[in-house]
Amino acid sequence: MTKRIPESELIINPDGSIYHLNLKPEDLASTVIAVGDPDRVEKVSKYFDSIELKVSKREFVTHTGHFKGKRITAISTGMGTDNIEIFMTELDALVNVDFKTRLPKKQHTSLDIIRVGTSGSMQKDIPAGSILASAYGIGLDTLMAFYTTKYSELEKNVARAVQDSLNLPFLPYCIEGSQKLLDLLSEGLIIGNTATCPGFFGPQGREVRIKPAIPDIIEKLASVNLDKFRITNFEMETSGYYAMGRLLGHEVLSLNAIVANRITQEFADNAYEIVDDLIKHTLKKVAE
Ligand code: R1P
Ligand code: URA
Repeated sequence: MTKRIPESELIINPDGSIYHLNLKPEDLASTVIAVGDPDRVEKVSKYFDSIELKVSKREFVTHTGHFKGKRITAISTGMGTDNIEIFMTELDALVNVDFKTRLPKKQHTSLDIIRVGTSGSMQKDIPAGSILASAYGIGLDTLMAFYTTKYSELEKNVARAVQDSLNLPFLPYCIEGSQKLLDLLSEGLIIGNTATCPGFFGPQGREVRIKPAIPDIIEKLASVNLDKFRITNFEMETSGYYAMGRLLGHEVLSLNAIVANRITQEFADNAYEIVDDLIKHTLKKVAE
């Protein structure tokens, strides 16, 4: 028998909205465009033909509307896989838990969730200005020490190779994104494998005033080469999306506007334009 989910475990606000996202089940479209920066939500929804709802709480800003007849929710998550764990769990609860009975619904609903984010390249041949779809996410964070899932042989091998290469005291994780969304959205894009870091500076090998513990992390990650699997870029959420997507049964794809190249040390002076191109590409493809 399925268990009722207690009030302390799944918090529903007095108005019937979910605790952090502040959304009610009817507020969410089945296609979700997720961005890190709350100001980027408006940069997506300005292309909608109509907006039916605007809600915000903390870093979670949501606009739901229609683009070329397709209902879409644009929502911000803030930075980091800890936010993504909350975001994905609450998004899932909105469609897969009955808020009245507090029981999981018998019929599972799968969402299409597309991350539209920025990222830094660790490969010389992927310059700033590129747009990259992540086939796999490699989590250098510890989120998956708290959940269990099944990994493919390739995913296990990549995780072990990254642990050995960086001499990490914990096992990273590697998870594949949605093949269905990769097929739908990756036309004209570079396909890569994305390292997700628990920070922007030291964990991505940046030195401002403090030397990182792994100063050559870029070279080490960029040279992990397993049967043609190469790691291409750095950001802070993809692995969390892919892990929670697998655990909860949703299609998830991370798309990256490459704004920096860490080898050539360039930062795109037109970062906003690259992100705008990515937003337009994503909307066009999901509405096709
Ligand atoms: C760091 O500047 C932030 O940018 C990237 C990283 O993943 C991190 O969240 O993504 P967003 O531009 O989507 O926030
Ligand atoms: N976001 C990141 O996390 N790293 C970069 O280098 C650029 C964007």
